[in-house]
Amino acid sequence: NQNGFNLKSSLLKEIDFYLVTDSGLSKNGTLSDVREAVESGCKIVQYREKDKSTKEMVEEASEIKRICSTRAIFLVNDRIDVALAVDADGVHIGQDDMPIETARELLGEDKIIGLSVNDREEAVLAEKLGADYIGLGPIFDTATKKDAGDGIGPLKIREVKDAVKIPVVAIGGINKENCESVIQNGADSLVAISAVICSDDVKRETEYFIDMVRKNKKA
Ligand code: TZP
Ligand code: MG
Repeated sequence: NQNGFNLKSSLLKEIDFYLVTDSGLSKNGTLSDVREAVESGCKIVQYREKDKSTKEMVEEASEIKRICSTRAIFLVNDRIDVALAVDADGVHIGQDDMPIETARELLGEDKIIGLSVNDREEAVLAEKLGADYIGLGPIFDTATKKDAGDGIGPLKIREVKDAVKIPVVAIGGINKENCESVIQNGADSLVAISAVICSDDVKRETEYFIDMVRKNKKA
């Protein structure tokens, strides 16, 4: 429905820094990472968990939903069932996950669906199939996702940004040193996983990225 769409697009426009969890990399634990990021102003959290049982995931997802509450959008990576079980705000899926049309049927029009894309062609198709935003990457080489492939480079962001209307979220190998180039080349927001959750101060790192994105969007 039209209202659902408008609500989603206005929420997604507010995003500067996007937190994705990773329990394998986290220094202080996923729940602590979510709490600190949301308290620092992060407006969107994706629960990305590859190693836990479904039961553990449902329990953890429901905790994360409670922490996000009205402060941050809460999405679940890959697992439509877990998202439905806890009534998350939506999902983030990849090219090899459930087809987006099927995910949309299961979740309904009001939920947010983000899709990972690697290039302009996938981005255009994602928008056509009803994705609410795209995750574009890996922008730089990264060790966090083993099968991510080589970094496409920040210049590709502009090419994709010019081809779609939905928000473009940059991901992969983004850190304090290279993050400005990502926003300057047109990304609406960015994900940094290891740069944030491997640090000893998730709050400080989150604030750094939020400030950096805001400054560079104005510029
Ligand atoms: N998808 C593409 S790259 C990536 C994912 C989940 C990992 C990003 O992690 P990092 O630590 O920010 O490079
Ligand atoms: Mg996936």
